Amino acid sequence: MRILLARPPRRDHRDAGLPIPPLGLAYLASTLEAQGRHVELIDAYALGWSWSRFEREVARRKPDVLGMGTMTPVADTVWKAARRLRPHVGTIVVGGPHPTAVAHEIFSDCPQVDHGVSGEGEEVIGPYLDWLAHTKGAPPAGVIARNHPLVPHSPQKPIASIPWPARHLLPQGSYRYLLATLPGFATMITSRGCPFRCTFCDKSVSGSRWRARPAADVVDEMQALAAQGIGFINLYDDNFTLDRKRVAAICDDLIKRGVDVEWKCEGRVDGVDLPLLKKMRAAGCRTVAYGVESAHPETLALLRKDITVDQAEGAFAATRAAGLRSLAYVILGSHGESPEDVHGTIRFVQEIGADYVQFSSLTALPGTPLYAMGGDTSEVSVRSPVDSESKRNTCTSLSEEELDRLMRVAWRSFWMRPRPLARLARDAVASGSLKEGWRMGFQLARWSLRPG
Ligand code: B12
Ligand code: SF4
Repeated sequence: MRILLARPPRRDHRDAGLPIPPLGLAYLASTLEAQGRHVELIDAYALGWSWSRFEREVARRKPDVLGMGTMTPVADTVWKAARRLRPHVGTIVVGGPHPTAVAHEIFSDCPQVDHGVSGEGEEVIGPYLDWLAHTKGAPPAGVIARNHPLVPHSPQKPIASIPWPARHLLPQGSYRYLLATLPGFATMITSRGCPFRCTFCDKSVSGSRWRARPAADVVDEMQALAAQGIGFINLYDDNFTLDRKRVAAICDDLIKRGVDVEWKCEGRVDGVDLPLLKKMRAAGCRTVAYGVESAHPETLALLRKDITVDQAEGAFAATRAAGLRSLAYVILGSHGESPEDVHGTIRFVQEIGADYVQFSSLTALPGTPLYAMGGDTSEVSVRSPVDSESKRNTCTSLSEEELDRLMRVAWRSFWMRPRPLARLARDAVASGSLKEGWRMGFQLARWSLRPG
């Protein structure tokens, strides 16, 4: 059976998204290889292929099974791929956050899709392919099939037993990250799941049970990546700092082994302290990203973020004191916020000394508690400049024009300052991401400097 896993090309030339490795597909590929199956992986997005080149390459391979993964806001590109590739492939199966969140809706979204996989795919893909070979009876747990109810599958094995991602199938040299401090970029996941309950977050793939890999296994993978010439690793765990003892053990081991690699991780403002941050700095960490979300306690409560404004201030001060850079994720214009409130949050991220900021609006994506509460009824739809210019429904009490204006004010008032710009330019040079930085910077500047 010829299996091809693929990420489609960019939607169009306006898509300035960064080429980040599709780790989910690489994990599936390593699992399939470990089962002795032959699998190919095409990342047309990172390779910068056109849609016709993508179609030609897939047609040439004529896979029996084509697998693609997708998030909700970019699902249209996967549906487009399914329509174009239908004549050249046997079965089309899709997985990832969107199919997990909407299950059988994928068939009305895109009739060309044959099956979906819900949740983490490693333990489902093998039984699915075996079922496909015989197509007898009900599909295995975790498989979304027409005319069959979905039987959910929860992972049984410890995540440390999953083979490392099959990065040898990825165009490793094509990946870039703007905040990387060294050339050679890779991503890793050292834990899955998150016990918190933020209303805007889709945890449907990995759920609320936090499962972590042992420190030594994490450091083995980081060391192996460093030996392959990777200079910077982005740890994309939802909540890397949840178990501080494990973080400390990872750092101690990195220092003991002298692993020469720099890294960034995602943490919560209530999950760090100065001694831990100093240890992280000594172990090669350069940046910690935190969900600050808002400077307003009412909004934090609405988002069920379970943090305080003081904790955000404290975490950013400690991060700076440890010699680390900070990235703040911020949500502007949530329900009940006035333009003055939004301005307050914009000022707050500058006051706490965030080095980088990413502003978003509140979106009720399928799979989030907000969506389950009926939160996507808003008529307001704003553009997210970092998400390929696509428009999306937003939960807000502000008008579309007002929110759009405030978002543009936020981006330009933070980024159009000499220090952040200079830092970003230095990172882009250091990480070899000048082309990507220019492309994204141009899109952002064009959008945020628009009059009005
Ligand atoms: C890294 C990351 C990114 C990277 C890109 C990653 C990539 N190239 O795949 C960047 C930073 C670019 C990114 C961007 C966005 N992201 Co993002 N991202 C993540 C993050 C933090 C980790 C993803 C990851 O590597 N997970 C680890 C792997 C192992 O899991 P996985 O990818 O889900 O894959 C598993 C299963 O889903 C399944 N599977 C996946 N694909 C397939 C395919 C087949 C055939 C099968 C059978 C199974 C299968 O099996 C895999 C192995 O278990 C997740 C949060 C999370 N914890 O997953 C959010 C997350 C996926 N992102 C999210 C969102 C919303 C976005 C944005 C839309 C945000 C925005 N700007 O508004 C953009 C989209 C940009 C774009 N143009 O694509 C949401 C998606 C929610 C949804 N319902 O769609 C998530 C879940 C965050 C959240 N908690 O809400 N993201
Ligand atoms: S936003 Fe972060 S802390 Fe909140 S539920 Fe999602 S992963 Fe957990």
